[in-house]
Amino acid sequence: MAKTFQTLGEFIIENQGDFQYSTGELSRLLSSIRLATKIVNHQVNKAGLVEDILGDVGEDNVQGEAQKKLDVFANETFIKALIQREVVCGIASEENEYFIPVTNGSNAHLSKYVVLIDPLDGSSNADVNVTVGTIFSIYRRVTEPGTPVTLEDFLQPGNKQVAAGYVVYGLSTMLVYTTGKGVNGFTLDPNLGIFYLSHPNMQFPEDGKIYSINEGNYVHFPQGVKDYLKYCQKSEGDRPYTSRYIGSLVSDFHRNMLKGGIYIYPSGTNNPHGKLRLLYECNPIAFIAEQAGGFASDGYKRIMDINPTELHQRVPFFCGSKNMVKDAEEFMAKYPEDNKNY
Ligand code: P6P
Repeated sequence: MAKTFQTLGEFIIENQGDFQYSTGELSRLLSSIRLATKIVNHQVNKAGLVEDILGDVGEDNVQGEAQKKLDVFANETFIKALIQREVVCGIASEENEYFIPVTNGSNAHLSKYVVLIDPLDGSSNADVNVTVGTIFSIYRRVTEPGTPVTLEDFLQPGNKQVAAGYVVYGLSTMLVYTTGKGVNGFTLDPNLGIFYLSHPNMQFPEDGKIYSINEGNYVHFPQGVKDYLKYCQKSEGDRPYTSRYIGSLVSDFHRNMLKGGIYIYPSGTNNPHGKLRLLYECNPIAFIAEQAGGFASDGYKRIMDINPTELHQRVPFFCGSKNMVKDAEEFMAKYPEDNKNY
């Protein structure tokens, strides 16, 4: 993709008019995420050289997963950037058991936005120099401005998202986001510390040949997933599908959006509701997928129509090229007993 000379900052300002009653608050919010992204990127990119930033903290996070030092650094960085800019009234993070009400400063408690974030997705890859990412989701609060946020402000269905995005810290660092008017990708020029528009109006190919799933869990998969995998692997007609799985949702999703493909993390006997979290992984990625012409479901129901019940709720996740997700859903439909009926 050709690099344009439009910066992310210019793009945010130019498009803030897309919002009714825009006060520039969302622009300031996106700019605070941009700043935090640069800080995390700097640390991720030199992780192998910096004493004591890789490896485990020695504790588990709320998910029961070994917390990485980079997880803690990324989490603190994004939370500080959001709080200092006084642009949000509440934050929920994969790394924090409870949401964080933001009440300091003169405006924070009046801000109308809440942010949900996975600060460093795929962080177990960081120690082996494999791409990791950040995922964020932005909603308008539903409770009265000026009052402390409540859990209700966070437990909103994905179809209420105002904006969503991800950062992929790869060979180059990209920030990809949507505000409901399409999907645009920005690549960081590390020498200048500036994100440039490199992937305008990203489109998810309707079809693809890549499937991304951890086949090591095959014996635990629902029958519909097993049947779909066998369909992908049959050699009739076109070349069989290709399996590509990095173990980092952002990386697998980003590649599939560029080339066409499907990412699946299903429920299973070892993960009754799947592994991925609805609020700060599946919903933001689903919003981006649909804005680019793709689709996301839990195998039966559109992800963004699921009404959340818990902050760290997990759901099965089928996301990618529209026709591939529909094919997978046809196999799942043969086994209604596997429908979790949220
Ligand atoms: P598994 C990372 O922990 C993550 O949430 C996603 O980024 C990734 O796709 C998935 O889990 C990997 O899980 O069980 O295949 O190692």
